[in-house]
Amino acid sequence: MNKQTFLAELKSNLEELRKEGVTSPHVLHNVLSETAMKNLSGLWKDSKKAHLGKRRACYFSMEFLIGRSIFNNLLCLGIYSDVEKAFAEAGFSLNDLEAAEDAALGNGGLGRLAACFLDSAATLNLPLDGYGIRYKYGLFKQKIENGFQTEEADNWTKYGDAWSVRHDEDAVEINYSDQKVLAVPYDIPIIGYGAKNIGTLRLWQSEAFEDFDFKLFNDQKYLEASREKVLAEDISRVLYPNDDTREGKKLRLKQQYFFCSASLNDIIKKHKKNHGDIKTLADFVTIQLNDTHPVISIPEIIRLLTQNEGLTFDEAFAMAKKIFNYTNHTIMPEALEKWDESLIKELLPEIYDIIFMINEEYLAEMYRKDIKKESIEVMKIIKGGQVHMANMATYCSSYVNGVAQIHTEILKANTLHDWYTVYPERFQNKTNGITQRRWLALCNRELSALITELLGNEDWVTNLDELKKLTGYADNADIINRFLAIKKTKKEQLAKFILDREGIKIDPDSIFDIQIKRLHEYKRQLLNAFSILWLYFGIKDGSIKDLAPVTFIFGAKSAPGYRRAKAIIKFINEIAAMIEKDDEVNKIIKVVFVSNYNVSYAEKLIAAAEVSEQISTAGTEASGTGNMKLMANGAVTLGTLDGANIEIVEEAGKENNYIFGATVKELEKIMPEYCSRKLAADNEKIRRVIETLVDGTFDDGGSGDFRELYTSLLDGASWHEPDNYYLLGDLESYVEAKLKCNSDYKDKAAFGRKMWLNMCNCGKFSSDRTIADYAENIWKIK
Ligand code: 26W
Repeated sequence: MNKQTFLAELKSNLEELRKEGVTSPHVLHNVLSETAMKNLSGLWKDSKKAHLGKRRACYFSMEFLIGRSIFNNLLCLGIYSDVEKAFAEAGFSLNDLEAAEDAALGNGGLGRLAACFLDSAATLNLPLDGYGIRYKYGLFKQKIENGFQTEEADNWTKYGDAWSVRHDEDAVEINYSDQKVLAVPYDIPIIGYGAKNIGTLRLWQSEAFEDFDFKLFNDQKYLEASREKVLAEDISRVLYPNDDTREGKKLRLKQQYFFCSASLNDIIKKHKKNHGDIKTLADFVTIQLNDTHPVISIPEIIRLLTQNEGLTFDEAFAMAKKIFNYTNHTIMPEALEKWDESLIKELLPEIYDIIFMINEEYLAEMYRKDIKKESIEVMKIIKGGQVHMANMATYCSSYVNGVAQIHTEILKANTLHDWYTVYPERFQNKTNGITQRRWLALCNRELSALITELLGNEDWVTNLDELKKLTGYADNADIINRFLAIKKTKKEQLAKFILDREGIKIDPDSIFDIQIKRLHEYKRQLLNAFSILWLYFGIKDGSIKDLAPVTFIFGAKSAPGYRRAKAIIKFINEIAAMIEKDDEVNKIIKVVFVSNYNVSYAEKLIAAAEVSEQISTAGTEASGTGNMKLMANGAVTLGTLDGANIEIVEEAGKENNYIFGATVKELEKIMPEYCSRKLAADNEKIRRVIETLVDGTFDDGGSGDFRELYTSLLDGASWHEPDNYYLLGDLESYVEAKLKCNSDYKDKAAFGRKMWLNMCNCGKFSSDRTIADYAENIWKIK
């Protein structure tokens, strides 16, 4: 892209708008984006051609949590400051473009990881392209009303979608037993840093073949006339807002098949055009399955290769096994996808037949290998009237990976143990990462400037290990003071934002202790809430003195139908209100639950954080990626030895973080005997905090939800043991770690040193490292 041409064009466009008196940030956003799109189209075309000309990888994902594109794209194009200046000169402010909507086409970690991966591959100049769904509505917008979460539709393209290009020429017909729709692709450019390569995210939108039935309309059957259109568009209408619970819904299966079939048709068509022979497909294409959601691709590619390309089943099946790889993102049993046989048979009869054949192949192979009967049963693809997607994925993939060391070990030892015994060579670990472009360079430009100044160049933006070279400054008072001053600036910016957005005033001189992630029992926001109550009662009864003022900030969305998660949001807000009213405590502790936590909010929270709460029960969080973003911005981790936390403290030192709680190994011993009731009976402080759920301290609006939480901790429920996430067991050691952290904070230099060393040692957690590893050891792309 020619910077001069672009800037000249932009300036003249802005001048035009100025003359017309335009002030709408959406108009400004669209004009800037369109000007950029026009100027990068040449490079994009070249990159697309280059990707198709060689072996390439395709990332299949139901979710891409992109967030806001504009600022990141300006950064990667190397025109951020120039555009900022051009805006100012024309009398506009670039910051106003924060009004642009986030593309929230994902729920949480899995979707955001997909977005970080595309960014890294583009920057590393690797041929990787994403395939997914262009949901009309992304993840719901959250409001907090009277302390409760409410949801609203997220119409993210309301003001247009300047970063997408529709490609009608590549539309694909998708067939279900009861319906036929058109999949129309919209391409989003993924701009590599320095703009030498542009990857493509291709998102499919579902449309009717014919918009409108004129015959019915003429017969005055108006609603009927639009029926087909509505039903077709339903398929890509909305992202399922469930994170970690599966929903056996027909529409979700339709969505999965929709984008898998469209993407595979597209890939085969492009392959034939560029390389002629279908038999070389596996030499040129490798596909990464992001969890089990796109696993229906496996029978679908076999169907396409046998029905349309004349391959035998054996040939097609062998090809599929070469092409696909599977990443597992969770060991929560309720998240492992299974589909009712009857549903697949009804909706996709041909696909069902192929799955049946795969299952037969599997059985024959296991008998040949003399695998024992119980194992064969465990790994079966079809059993108990259901199709087990993780089993199909593992059986039909070249490689299977977990997303952090401990997670991969758990897969091998438990979740996929039988598979590991049969195919040990298939298993790899790929510890997650995050892109430092968005999560440091962009969200913390002040800290970035300091880093670049000290290193003398900005190589770290594409090689995060460079930060290690700054370790020596840990004992340099001047540098640590500048670092802390930047943190203070980011805290002030966040405080202002929270005041504007939530109407809540927070003190930038207090500790910013932040827990941001989806709301889930295993992530234990409730444990954090209990610890705050523990501090509160400690201050009241005089047993806790001299606490450094601290602001606890939560950001989280709950699945709309997840009763306990919603109750926890209300509980946190009740605690916030109680403390706010208490003049003895409200100078020391403040609790804020921010509304509508999303990627753009995360960028602000992460840059301002000092304490990163990563407190999942050991063995439950596959990796976590927020933990990495917070580390890169200098927050210390207050966490358990779970997921990537383990690798974080390996890199940054246990002494620079606050680790507490039972380990996976310890829990294996503890849990079978664990009695939360006895613990509560024996420990007065634990009892004191959990009793607030039922003793009338707080109001759950008469729903009984707080009592239900209480019961889940002490009595369990039909589907789980009491306190199955060990909140009460870890509570005391958690509070101890929190208090230690609080008291350490008072020594500004010593605490600043810990924070600095976390930042210096975050290099491993760049998604550039992760992607280089996938490219070399799984995809074999260059
Ligand atoms: C079928 C419903 C459903 C939807 C989403 C089931 C499971 C999911 C995801 C697998 C949940 C998820 O986002 N997992 C997260 O993936 C991140 C990226 O690897 C990890 O860092 C998180 O630890 C993991 O919870």
